[in-house]
Amino acid sequence: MATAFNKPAIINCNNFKLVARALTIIENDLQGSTELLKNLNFNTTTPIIGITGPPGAGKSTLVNSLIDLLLKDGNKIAVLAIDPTSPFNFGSLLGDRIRMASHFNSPDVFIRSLATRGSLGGLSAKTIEMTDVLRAAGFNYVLIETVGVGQSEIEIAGLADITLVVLVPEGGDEIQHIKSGLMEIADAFIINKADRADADVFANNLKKIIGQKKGEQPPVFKTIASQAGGITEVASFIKEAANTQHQRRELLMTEKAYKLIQQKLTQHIDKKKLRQAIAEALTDKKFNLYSFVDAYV
Ligand SMILES: Nc1nc2c(ncn2[C@@H]2O[C@H](COP(=O)(O)OP(=O)(O)OP(=O)(O)O)[C@@H](O)[C@H]2O)c(=O)[nH]1
Ligand SMILES: [Mg+2]
Repeated sequence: MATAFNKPAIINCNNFKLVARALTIIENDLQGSTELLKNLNFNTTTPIIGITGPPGAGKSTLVNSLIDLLLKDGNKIAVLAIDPTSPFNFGSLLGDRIRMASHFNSPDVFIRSLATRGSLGGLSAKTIEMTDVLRAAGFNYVLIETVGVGQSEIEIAGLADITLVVLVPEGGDEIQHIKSGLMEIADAFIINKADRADADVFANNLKKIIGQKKGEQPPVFKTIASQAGGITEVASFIKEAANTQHQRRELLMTEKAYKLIQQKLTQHIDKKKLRQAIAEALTDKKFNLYSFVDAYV
């Protein structure tokens, strides 16, 4: 029963079943979800770590190796793997499961996959809330993996305290095509598959580009995630960055508040009905979109 969650202390990282149920209530907007969120206990300093990058860059493999290391310090870790494919295509979801399989039965690692339900590239509508449930549950780290397509990598930066951008070495010139937004959101770049021949050239080119950037320049790490190579350095970076994360808190909270307000303001709008209304309005040859929209705001 949803009401069982009204006592905030219940959602605790020592009880995975309840954490999972709380997430389901939030994800599906079931009864009790608003109460649950309002009662969350945020008296934790859990860092939220976003891991983004192109499909197949090795994000899940990296997460897997990072978990291996973080577990050694006795941490409890939650992973939210956000999958942009349609709910009817489980290929990638299964892939993530296999990649992180060694942790699936660990009592210290909670893993949840989340489909984006069509908003291609964007984060799922409830990602902010689900992340906050995990934060409030008292995990030591919350890792969120998203495929960097469309807007999702920019969105992840509005959600995570630390954003890691995973890239793979490509031919020397291609680095020029690095998406412009990435430079702003990356707290660190990780060049994975550093076992590839071009890795050093790629890393140096990336460092040159970063060198032209004003302000704080994100570090570049080279990893071979499939062999746990270079992961210690990444883990150290995360631990250190987690201690200074609070400088960005105001900015992040503003982003989150803006998103939640935006969602609440548009939740009464049913797209099907909107389309019907548009269809009717269009029968008038003088239809004006801007006047039409006034009726909704
Ligand atoms: N050569 C090499 N292969 C790697 C490395 N890291 C991961 N891989 C392989 O790359 C493939 C993709 O790895 P994943 O971890 O699934 O990549 P991903 O970024 O999570 O992929 P999506 O979630 O589908 O976007 C797998 O076959 C891995 O074994 C690496 O450092 N070197
Ligand atoms: Mg993956």
